[in-house]
Amino acid sequence: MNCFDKLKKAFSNFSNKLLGKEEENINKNEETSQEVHTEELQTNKTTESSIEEKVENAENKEKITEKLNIFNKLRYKEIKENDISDIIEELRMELLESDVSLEVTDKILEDLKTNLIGNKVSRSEDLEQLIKKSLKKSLNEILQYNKIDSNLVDNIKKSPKPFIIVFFGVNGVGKTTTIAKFVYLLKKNGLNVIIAAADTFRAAAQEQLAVHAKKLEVPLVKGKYGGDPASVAYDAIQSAKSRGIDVVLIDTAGRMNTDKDLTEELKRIIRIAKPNFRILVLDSLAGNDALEQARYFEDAVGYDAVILTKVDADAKGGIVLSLAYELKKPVIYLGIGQDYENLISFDPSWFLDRLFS
Ligand SMILES: Nc1nc2c(ncn2[C@@H]2O[C@H](COP(=O)(O)OP(=O)(O)OP(=O)(O)O)[C@@H](O)[C@H]2O)c(=O)[nH]1
Ligand SMILES: [Mg+2]
Repeated sequence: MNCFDKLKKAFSNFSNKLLGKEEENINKNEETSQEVHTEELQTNKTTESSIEEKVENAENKEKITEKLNIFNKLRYKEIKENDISDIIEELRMELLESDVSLEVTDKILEDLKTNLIGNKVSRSEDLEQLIKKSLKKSLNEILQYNKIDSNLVDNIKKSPKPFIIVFFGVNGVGKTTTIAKFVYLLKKNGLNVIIAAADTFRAAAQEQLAVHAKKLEVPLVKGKYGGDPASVAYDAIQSAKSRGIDVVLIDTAGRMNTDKDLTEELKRIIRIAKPNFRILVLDSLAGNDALEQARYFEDAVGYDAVILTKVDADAKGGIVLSLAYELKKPVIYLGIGQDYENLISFDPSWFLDRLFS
């Protein structure tokens, strides 16, 4: 799993640059210039291209040496904004490329400036710790909403039955697959489940859920293709009540923000089902588009938490921070593959360990 690797690299690059940890490159650079020199001696002829290469190598070497000197320059003196501004700008680019939103990027960089500027360090370890401490503190603040309600399964166990959860999101983000994974998780926790196939819109949606329901050995309430999805949800809830089932999971059709009718329909499902919990499913590959989707669904119906899917296929991962900071909503689970067990709970301390280990 390569999830969050790009984010991790952005932070470690920042630290390495400030600490001048680029010895490998300088060695490589020296080797290359040595090769050029040897070749020159052998042929005893200086070609135009080898001169160009030499100049380029010399320039690179100068740049790298300058970078190596950054820490020496910073040492024993108060760190000034000027000392770190170039490296801060490089981090800005890397964070934006990792799908961290503008607002979150600004917060992280402002915090770094506040925590670094004016400090005096004598050992590189101290500077490294200072950077790590600042980044961890910023990310902890950004992710504070993830600490609320993060254990949904425990909440379900404590709540009156049936506990009703509705899943929604745009087309193809992984709603149906996530419901199947969630059934698997709830069953493992000793809870019994019924699924409402309230996607009566997309052809084959009901059959897709029926396959999962059969494999997972849970009851499924279906509706007619083109029928009223709210009544499918209602029937499943009635069935749960009469059979003493713990949890009702309602699958809904994918809808884009341009689908006014489908949005009205989702509002109706929610009005009738009165869910205890609303989950917005987002695809991490959508990057900053996922943030737009989240804003749309927040305005349209509101939601309690996010499940972020396809994280296994996304190395960036900055969207987790943007969702938490800008929408103040927790990401509670990550989808990390297509199998039932590929749903892991999202825990901020696990996330921070992954970024800074
Ligand atoms: N790699 C990966 N693939 C996933 C994950 N979650 C879902 N998928 C795949 O994404 C595709 C779409 O999944 P669905 O569950 O059908 O998505 P949906 O949101 O229900 O789609 P609609 O009902 O058409 O809106 C399928 O091929 C899934 O196997 C995940 O966490 N990782
Ligand atoms: Mg579906």
